[in-house]
Amino acid sequence: MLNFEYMGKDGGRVNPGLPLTSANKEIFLECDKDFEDARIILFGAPFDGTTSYRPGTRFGSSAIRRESFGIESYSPYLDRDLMDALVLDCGDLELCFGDTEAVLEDIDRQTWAVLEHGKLPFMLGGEHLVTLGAFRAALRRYGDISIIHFDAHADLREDYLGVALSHACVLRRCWELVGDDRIHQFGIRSGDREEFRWGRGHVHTHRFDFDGLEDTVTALADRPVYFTVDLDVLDPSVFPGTGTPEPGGVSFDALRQAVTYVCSRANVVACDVNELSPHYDPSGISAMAACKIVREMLLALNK
Ligand SMILES: [Mn+2]
Repeated sequence: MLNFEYMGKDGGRVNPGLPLTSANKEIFLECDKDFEDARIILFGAPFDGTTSYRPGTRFGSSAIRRESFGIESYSPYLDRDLMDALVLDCGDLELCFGDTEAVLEDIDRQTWAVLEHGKLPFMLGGEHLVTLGAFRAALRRYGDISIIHFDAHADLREDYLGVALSHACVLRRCWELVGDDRIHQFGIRSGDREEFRWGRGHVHTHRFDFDGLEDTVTALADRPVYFTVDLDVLDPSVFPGTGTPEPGGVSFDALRQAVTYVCSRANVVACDVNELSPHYDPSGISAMAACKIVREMLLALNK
């Protein structure tokens, strides 16, 4: 577990007093502000222990950090620059593979600590199950919280091959904590028949694209929102670097506009970006797409 309270004294990069943090650790581009000043705390949850098909998302957060130096810190879309954004990247959590519940507890504790300091936790996965750990903390902090969920997959299974704690079930686990009408899904184009049937009575599933997003954000008004972005909502032609690619997804620019809208207009109190599995895309374009989405989200959130 990273102890970020002591980080940022030297621009966030050097932290010789902590056993789990190396002095030369990479950070997301320009996200090296002092802890005291930072409004957004970025951290990685490099876990892929329940991945149902192709593993590798444990390498997602480090790839996003490393490749972030290949994009500009300035966004021409928003006319804002990460150099001015109050963000500190605390690095990756050290998570124990083999004990999923212990991993979720570690993520929960980290997220809770960030929230307790009045800051916004921004988690980089990892597989999608990591959302459950962060959401548990956000729910304790904000009882009346809703979820906006971008994904190719509904993730509403009761269990996957008998296992409840699977990335294929993560939104169902979240639903068990908040109940009906609190989960708003967009871009969904995959799931079994039972997931879609069950979902109709319990969550709001917007299939294939972002139609209805403005109405959802408007209806949520100032209520707290947990925003989770599974990058496989993108079409695999622009984002092949993922464990369960699903053809027929949204374009990069559609996702960019949608995340910007949510981060600008909704009361996002915690968020995550997950499911980059960089080794399935030797071209590196998937990692770059992830970096650019993270940059746009950080800049839109830093209002
Ligand atoms: Mn997915």
